[in-house]
Amino acid sequence: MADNTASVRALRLGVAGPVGTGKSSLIATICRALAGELRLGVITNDIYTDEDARFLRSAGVLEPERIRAVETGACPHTAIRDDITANLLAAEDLERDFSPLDVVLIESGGDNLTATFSPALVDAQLFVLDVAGGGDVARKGGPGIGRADLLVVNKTDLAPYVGVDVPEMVADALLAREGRPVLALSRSDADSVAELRLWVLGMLEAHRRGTHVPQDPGPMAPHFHADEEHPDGGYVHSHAEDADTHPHPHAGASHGH
Ligand SMILES: Nc1nc2c(ncn2[C@@H]2O[C@H](COP(=O)(O)OP(=O)(O)OP(=O)(O)O)[C@@H](O)[C@H]2O)c(=O)[nH]1
Ligand SMILES: [Mg+2]
Repeated sequence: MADNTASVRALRLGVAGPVGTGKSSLIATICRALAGELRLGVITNDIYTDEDARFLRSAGVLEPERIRAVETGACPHTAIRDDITANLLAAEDLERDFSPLDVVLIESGGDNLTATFSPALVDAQLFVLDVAGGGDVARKGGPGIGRADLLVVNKTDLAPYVGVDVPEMVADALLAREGRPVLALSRSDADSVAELRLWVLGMLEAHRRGTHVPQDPGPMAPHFHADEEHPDGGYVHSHAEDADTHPHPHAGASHGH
């Protein structure tokens, strides 16, 4: 097949998962492993801050200008799932400013277990769990755990301290995912970082060849949003496919999960 690396836009790779499981650190690890051979850009999503972008800039793994923050200002998963405009604009800006880019990594806002990216925003997505969240969490399933392109079980170096059996957690995850790939990762385990690097390169190759079809892991489960102005102190909403059926609160409302 002809080399069409110049004609295919950058691979957009989403990184989602619960708060603190190591999404930003994983992006820093990917940048460290691949910045020498690929042209990379990063977009972070936070509700009210640009903390993740600042962390990644200070990690010194990419030129600071290649790392952009989207402040979602509301439900953080809306910005990666329903109204993806801000993220699409940020990706297009990065791709134009540093043309050509090979990969744009997009970190979702830290969340509960339910966030997934729209396939209209990313070509492929990783879902990140960590061993500190408990060995059972992979069994609990959910769209990201079940159907993201890669599930990462992160911080395996901590497993002895939190009493988690990593092979068992990986086996549970493989079952929940019907064989889709699972990677046990620690940033301090070079072999696991090498596997992550190969997975990204493989996905980039498939994207360029047109053999990878972006998958929708499915809408997130209904979840609770705290809202001081709501008579019940909040409301449950879902991200069903029909945008008319799930009104979103005005910007500025407080949120909790
Ligand atoms: N032991 C260990 N700690 C890790 C590893 N990866 C990340 N951490 C630590 O886990 C904590 C959270 O990491 P982040 O990368 O900020 O996690 P995050 O998912 O981006 O967090 P939010 O964006 O706030 O949701 C930090 O203290 C990291 O240093 C790892 O492989 N091993
Ligand atoms: Mg982060």
